[in-house]
Amino acid sequence: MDERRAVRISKYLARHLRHRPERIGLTLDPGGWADVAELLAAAARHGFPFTRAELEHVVAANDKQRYVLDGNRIRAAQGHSIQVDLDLPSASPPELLYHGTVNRSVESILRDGLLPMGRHAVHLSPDRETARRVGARRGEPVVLVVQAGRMAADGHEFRVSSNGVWLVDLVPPGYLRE
Ligand code: HQG
Repeated sequence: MDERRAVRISKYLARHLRHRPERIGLTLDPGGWADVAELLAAAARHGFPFTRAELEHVVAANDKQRYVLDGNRIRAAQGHSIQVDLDLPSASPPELLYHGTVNRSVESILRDGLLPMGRHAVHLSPDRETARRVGARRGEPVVLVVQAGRMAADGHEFRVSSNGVWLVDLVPPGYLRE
């Protein structure tokens, strides 16, 4: 498949599986799952037809493994702005995790902590390079170090998505350094 088409389908999936399913009349279950046949029909109805084979290709080839296809259902692995319960077990994080952001956000992050902003959780990366790429979406990246081990020991619950993104409700400023 043409790479540009794959990216377009991936962005269409992100939009409707993470943010605005109602835009195409799609209903997600509480775990964020959509029925594949319903998704294909809804997309076609709204002028963006793609096939099950194309969907399978996009899910399998996706650079960040953003989507999970499980038989006749599909969901985004993380990144939702709508309320979902991904039902991920809590997990023990490594001592350090990383968050990629940009300079203009650093002052308020160090003052208020990391907040989920538009999403259902704060997203943390397992390594600096991944965090750098996350930050670089918005400008010159800045990588903040999160003392995840200490947070967990203090009772903060961490989860890890199927594509290796660490999720936590928030990171208080005391666990952050530049
Ligand atoms: C910032 C992408 C000011 C935070 C990525 C970030 C990731 C604050 C922005 C995933 C703040 C939120 C998530 C505070 C946080 N004051 N700014 N107190 N607390 N922020 O997009 O982590 O390609 O919701 O630094 O690769 O950038 O979509 O989160 O800049 O994995 O699959 O507020 O999304 O993956 O932005 O990215 P986002 P994120 P996908």
